[in-house]
Amino acid sequence: MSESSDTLIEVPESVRAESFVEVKYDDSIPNNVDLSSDKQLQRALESWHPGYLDWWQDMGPDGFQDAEVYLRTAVGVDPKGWAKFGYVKMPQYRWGILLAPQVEGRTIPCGKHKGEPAWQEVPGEYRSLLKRLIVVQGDTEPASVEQQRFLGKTAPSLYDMRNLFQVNVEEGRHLWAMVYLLVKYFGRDGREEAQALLERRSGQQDNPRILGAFNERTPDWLSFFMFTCFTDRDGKMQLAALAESGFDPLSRSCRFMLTEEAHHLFVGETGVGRTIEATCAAMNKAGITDPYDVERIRALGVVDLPLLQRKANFHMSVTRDLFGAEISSNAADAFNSGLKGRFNEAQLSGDDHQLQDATYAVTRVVDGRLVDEAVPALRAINCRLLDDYIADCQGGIDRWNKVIEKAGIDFRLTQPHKGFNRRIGEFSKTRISPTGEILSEAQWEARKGEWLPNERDSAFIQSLMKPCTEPGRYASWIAPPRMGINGQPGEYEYVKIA
Ligand code: BYC
Repeated sequence: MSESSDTLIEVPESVRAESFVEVKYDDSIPNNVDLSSDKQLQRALESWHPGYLDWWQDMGPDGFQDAEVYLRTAVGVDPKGWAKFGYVKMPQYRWGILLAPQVEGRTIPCGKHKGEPAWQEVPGEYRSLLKRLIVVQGDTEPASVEQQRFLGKTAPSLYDMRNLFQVNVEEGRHLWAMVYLLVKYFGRDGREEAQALLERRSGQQDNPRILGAFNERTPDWLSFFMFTCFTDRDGKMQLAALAESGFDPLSRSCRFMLTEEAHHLFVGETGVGRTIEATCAAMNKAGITDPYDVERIRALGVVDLPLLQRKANFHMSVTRDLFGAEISSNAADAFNSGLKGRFNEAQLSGDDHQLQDATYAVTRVVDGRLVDEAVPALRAINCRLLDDYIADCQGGIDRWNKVIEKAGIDFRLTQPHKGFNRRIGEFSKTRISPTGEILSEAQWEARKGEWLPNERDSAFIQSLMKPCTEPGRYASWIAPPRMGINGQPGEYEYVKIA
């Protein structure tokens, strides 16, 4: 699979960039927003820049700031030819501000202002809700870089190391995208929020990142691949919903971010897929047919499939919490005001995009049972996005199962029940098994090690995390990719370690 396999990630038609807009690289901050014509904004961003670089040095990839990395950099916003590739030291990456082109005559696609011209300035009555959405989106970007900062040291190949760093620099750019909006449109408190984005820290007790999953650790490469597959997919869904925003600058920012996001999902999905491939090949070579013959499989230096299922269970459930409570008045307000749509909003047919009288089926816990209840659709916006997300995840899981099936091994990876291991929303006070049974606390405690990574799993994964930095070589637990990045050969030196 080449990097062009990014296209296996569907980006909704309505949010794709349409035409090429040249990025100005002569400015100190690359941009396609004619930054030099707004001196005050330019100065504000230039004064934020050194703090960003300090943050990158402190919290970005540990130990690789001087390495030459074969990275792509955005040079335009045409989906067909938007990036160029070349060796870059990460602190010298040209982080910039890129908006997808303005769509002439665009209107607000949903809520009570549906059909009115999209806002080019912040609508005063929704200022604080809009700012909150931008801050939450912005906060996740540096958080993920912080979570992944030690992984370079245990990369299973130079190819994977390069992909990690590519994801990291682009998350940095996504932070820039949100900071641009805060600084340009929200005056002094926007600048303060931009500063606070550099100050919160993933996992830090007294100043943590805003959302739960972004304070979890990403301690190993399997976690990284699961994170980029499942948590970046939340990014895709949320960005797609924000790309439908009636606030046009947010919509245009998110539309371009989605172009970059596709590669992150590709890294995750193929990373897990290659792990499965290595496991199946090693099992077949050793004549092991039982996927639960764990000790023998682990002795081959590969990851057993039941452990991959537990890892996936953890990442899926923690990521589902990122959609917020299934029934949420915040989400109703965001939709009703036209600030955030549903997935693919402008393309959805079959309702009025206002949802005043519509209902949506939400699974709830009622008297100790799981019941589907018709809830006012406006209040169930988060639930609907979560359901769309779960459906979107299934494509990747099906592709993994094809690898297992092709190898002739009797095992299937599945998605756990929506209520499994949740801390936010309808199921947060109920213990639910992956197959959807309601459990007592004692039953949960007795069995959770079967469903979520346990201490032995973590110790085993850590034992596999040995760096493999010879060009063209891969750690035992992961198969090489089918094709290199940008058509480069497998043995290409993707990172020149200083
Ligand atoms: N952890 O009504 P509720 C990405 C808070 S990922 C902690 O349930 P609402 C990426 C919530 O903030 C995508 N707190 O939910 C991926 C609220 O607090 P306030 C990121 C949580 O507001 C990989 C209160 O609980 N983008 O891009 O409808 C790498 C009640 O909230 C959590 C976005 O999320 C949680 N899990 O929805 C890099 C889009 N959940 O405000 C990047 C923007 C809820 O009352 N954000 N709370 O103090 C949003 O649309 C919404 O803020 C949320 C929450 C969907 C997150």
